Amino acid sequence: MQKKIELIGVQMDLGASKRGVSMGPAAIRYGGVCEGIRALGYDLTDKGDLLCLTSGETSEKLRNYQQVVDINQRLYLSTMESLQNGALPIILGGDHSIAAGSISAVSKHYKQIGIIWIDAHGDWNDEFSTESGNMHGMPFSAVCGWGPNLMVDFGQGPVFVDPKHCVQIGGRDIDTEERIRMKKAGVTVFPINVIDKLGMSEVIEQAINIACRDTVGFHLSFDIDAITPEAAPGTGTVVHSGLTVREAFLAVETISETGKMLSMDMVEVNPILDIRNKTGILASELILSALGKVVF
Ligand code: 4U7
Ligand code: MN
Ligand code: MN
Ligand code: MN
Repeated sequence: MQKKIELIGVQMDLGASKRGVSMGPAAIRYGGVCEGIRALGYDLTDKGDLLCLTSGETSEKLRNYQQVVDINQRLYLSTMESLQNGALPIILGGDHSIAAGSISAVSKHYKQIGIIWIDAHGDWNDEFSTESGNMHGMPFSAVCGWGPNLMVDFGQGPVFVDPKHCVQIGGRDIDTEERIRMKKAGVTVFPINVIDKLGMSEVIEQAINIACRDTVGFHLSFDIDAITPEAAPGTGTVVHSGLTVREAFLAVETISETGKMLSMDMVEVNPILDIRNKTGILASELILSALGKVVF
């Protein structure tokens, strides 16, 4: 039987300070992701997009929290439904705050999962450590049970991911407090300078081992700002000197070979800031490679 994939778009940008990543799902679809997934032989259902509330409560340390929580709760339900259908969910963002809802569902469903988080940032802030109040800087911490709890507790009884099964790859802009929290929790970090030294081939192998040891498999959360801005200009929080395009492809190609990827988010694609959908196309191609598209 064909392996099932369900695509969920999330038109959300209120977790970030710049507007426009809400149009990310359209940009990635225009990049050819649906046609590509079907060409790989999967049985694909595109579930369309979730839309966020037009207004809601906010606070200085948790900006737009009501809209962030609401969309995460609905994304949790949609992701859970896909998993119960026996499908592999692919979530198109949207800002990275939506990883709170997707991962909460995957972790609740499988109980023991790892996380591979590819990003220029740690996304390990909570409402006390944050310097910006932007909730796209908090989801990785939240799904590990380090707060903010409102992002992941929808009354379902959250299953948190153990940080010892979690890996951050490509970090190069991690806040001081955030770094202390990641170290305390025991997340393994392969920052950009370690990738320079060891090479992506070695780094992704070690990452996969950590995320697979004593787990059912892992969730891949891919923030397109992990890639260097010359290659991925269409994103809101660019950080210079990032992953090369080939390093990023090597990572997802190796992930695909494991057969252990349970679910995936592709987030932070901002078409307003992009050049002729270059970043949307790249995001689409990275998803396809994570699903087994081979070079030769
Ligand atoms: B993204 C930041 F202060 N750490 O908390 C923050 F540098 O999902 C950035 O990875 C967060 O793009 C970036 O606002 C979140 C900042
Ligand atoms: Mn991120
Ligand atoms: Mn980022
Ligand atoms: Mn970003």
